[in-house]
Amino acid sequence: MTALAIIITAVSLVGCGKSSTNQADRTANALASYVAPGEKDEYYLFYSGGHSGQVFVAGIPSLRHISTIPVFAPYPGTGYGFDEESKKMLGNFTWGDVHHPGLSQTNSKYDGRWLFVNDNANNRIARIDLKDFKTHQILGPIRNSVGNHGSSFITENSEYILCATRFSVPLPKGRVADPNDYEKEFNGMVSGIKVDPQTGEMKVGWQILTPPFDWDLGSTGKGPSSGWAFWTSYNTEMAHDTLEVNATQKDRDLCAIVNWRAAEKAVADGKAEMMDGVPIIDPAKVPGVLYFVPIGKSPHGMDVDPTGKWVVAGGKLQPATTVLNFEKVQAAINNKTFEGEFRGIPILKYEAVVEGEVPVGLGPLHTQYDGKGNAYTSMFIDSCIVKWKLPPWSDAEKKDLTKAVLDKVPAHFSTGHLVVAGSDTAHPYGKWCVAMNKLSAGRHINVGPAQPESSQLIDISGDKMKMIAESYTEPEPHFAQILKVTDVQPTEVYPKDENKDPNAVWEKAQSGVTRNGNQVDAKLMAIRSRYNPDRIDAQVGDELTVHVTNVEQTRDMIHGFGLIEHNINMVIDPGETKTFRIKLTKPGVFPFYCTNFCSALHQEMQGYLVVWEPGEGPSSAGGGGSTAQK
Ligand code: RUQ
Ligand code: CUA
Repeated sequence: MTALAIIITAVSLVGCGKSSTNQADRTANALASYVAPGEKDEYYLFYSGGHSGQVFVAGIPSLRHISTIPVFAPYPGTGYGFDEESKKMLGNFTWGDVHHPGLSQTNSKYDGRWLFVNDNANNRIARIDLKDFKTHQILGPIRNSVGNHGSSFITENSEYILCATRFSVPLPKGRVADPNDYEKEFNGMVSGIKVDPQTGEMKVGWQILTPPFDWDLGSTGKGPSSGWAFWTSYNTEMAHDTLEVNATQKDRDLCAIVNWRAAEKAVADGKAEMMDGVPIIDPAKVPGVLYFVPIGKSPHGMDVDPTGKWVVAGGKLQPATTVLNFEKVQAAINNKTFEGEFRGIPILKYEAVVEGEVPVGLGPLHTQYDGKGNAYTSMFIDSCIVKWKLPPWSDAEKKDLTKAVLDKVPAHFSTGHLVVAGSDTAHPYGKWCVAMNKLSAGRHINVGPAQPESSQLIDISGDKMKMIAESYTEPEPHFAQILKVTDVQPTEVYPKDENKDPNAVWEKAQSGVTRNGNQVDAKLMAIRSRYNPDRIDAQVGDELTVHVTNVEQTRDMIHGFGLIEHNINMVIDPGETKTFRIKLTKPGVFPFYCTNFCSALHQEMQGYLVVWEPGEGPSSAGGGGSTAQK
C-alpha cells in the first residue's frame, strides 16, 4: 500500500465517538469553557493562518476568535498592505504560508515581547510586536533558503530564530540545474536569523549548507541541550519526483542535530565562505556543527521537552514516537559512536542515542509537554491525542512501553498540530491543550463543499484528558502559541509624543495641501468626524502623497480613509499617521470617506479629491484659478 492508501484506509476505519450525551458532563464542559459576557479569557491563543498569510488571535478557554493580525497578505480590515509602510513590508507578494508561530523568550520563558512567524511559500519571517499586535518587520525572501517551513524556532533567550529549508534547489538562488541531477546539484540550508535583543530587528546571521533532504519540523534545546537544535527530515532518499513513493523507501530518515553555538563560533573564527552575501558553513569542513541521527519513519515533529533532556520525533508512517536521550547524544558525539557518515557528516548510532520507541498509535505528528513529565502527541491517522509518560521509565515500562501510554482522547478529525500552553519553554503552564484538526467533516452547519478547520479544547489538568469544546477557524492553523494574558501589556493608543512621523499633524494650522513641481503633498488630520482639510486639488500627472494623522487619544477611536476607485484603504489607529502615494492618471472628482464607524456622524466623514486636467483648476492645483483650500 502507498502511504496515502494507508492513510485513507486508516482514516475511514477509525471511528470517533460523539461528545458525551450525559447531561452532567455537558454542563461541566460548557461551564469550563464559558466566558460570560463582560468576562475575559485567561490566555491568548495565537494561531498560524497557513496560506491565508495571517495570524488569528483567539481566547482560551472560550476559543472565540478575537482578532486577526495580517502578516504576509493584505488585509483590508486593518488597511494592511495599502499604506506605504505595510506595502513596502509585503514587497510584491500578496500571500504567504504561515506555519509555526514562536513567542520570544527570556531564560526559556515567554517574555511577551514578540511573536515570530515563518512563511513557507516566499521564504520570509515576520515579527509581530505584542505592544500593538501588529507586524513590524518582514525579513526575506531569505537568501539561499527555499521553503522556509522548518521555522520559527526560537532559542532560549531569543538570540536566534532557527530555520531549515523544506525544499532544495541549486544554490545560490537563480542558478539552474536539471532536477535529474538533484543529488549533485541541489542543496538545503539551515539559517540562523539573528534577533536584536532590544528592538527585535532580525537579520540573517549565518547559514549551514546541508544535503538535499527535505527538512521538516524542529525545535531548539534548553538546559542540557542548550545551544543545540533539532530537525526531522523526509526524503533522505533524495528523490526528485513522485516523492509519495520515492521518498518513503527507507525505514529511517536522517534527522539533523545542530550545534548552533558552534556554528556561530565558526563564523566568528572565519571558517565560513560567502554565498550571495551570507557566511555559509560547510559542515563537512567544520566538524562539530552538524550530526545526523536516523529516525523512523518519515518523521514530522521533533520536540524538545521542558527539561531539555528528551527530544521526541513523530514518525508519520510508524506507529510510535522515538525518544532521543540528549545525554546519550552528547556521549555518542564525544565517544564517536557513529554508525557511518553521509557526505562527511557523522551519523550517530541509533541504538546508542534512542531511549525508546513509544507505541502511541498511527500517524504521530507533533508532541507537546505539560512540564509534569507527560507528553501529548497528535495522531493524524488515529485522529486522537495521546498522553504518555516521558522517561525515566520503570523496568516494567521499559520492557513494554505500551505501559507508558496513559490516555487517549478522540479528536475530530485528523489532527495536525496540537499546542500545550508554554510547551516549548522550560515552564509550561499546562492546563490546556488545543488540537488543530485538518478536517471538520461537517460537524457544523453546512457551508458548502469547502469547510473550515476544527480546533478542540482539551483539559489536561487531570490524569485523564477531557474534551471540552470545539470551534472552527479559517484555513489553516498549523501550530499555535498560548500566552497568559497577564504576561503582555498591549498599548491602548499610540501616545501623541511617541509619534515620530515627520508628516504628522495635530492641529488645523499644520494641515493642508502643498505643491512642489508635480509633487502634491496633503497632510490631513482625522478627528470625530471630519478630515481637515476635506478637499485635495491636484492634476492628472501629479504624484499625490497623502498623510493622515488620527489625532484621537481614545482607545478604539479609529478612522479610515477609503478613496473611491483608487484601491486605497487606510485604517488609522488613535495617535497614528499613515501615508499613501499614487500617480494620478484620470481626471474626475473622487470622494474619500471614513471606513470605520466612529461616531453618530461617521457617515458625514468624507471629502473630495479633485483631479483636474493639466493646467486647469485652482492655483493650488497648478491651474490658473484662485486657491481652493479654505
Ligand atoms: S506542519 S500540521 Cu508546518 Cu505539522 Cu502543518
Ligand atoms: Cu471617522 Cu468614521
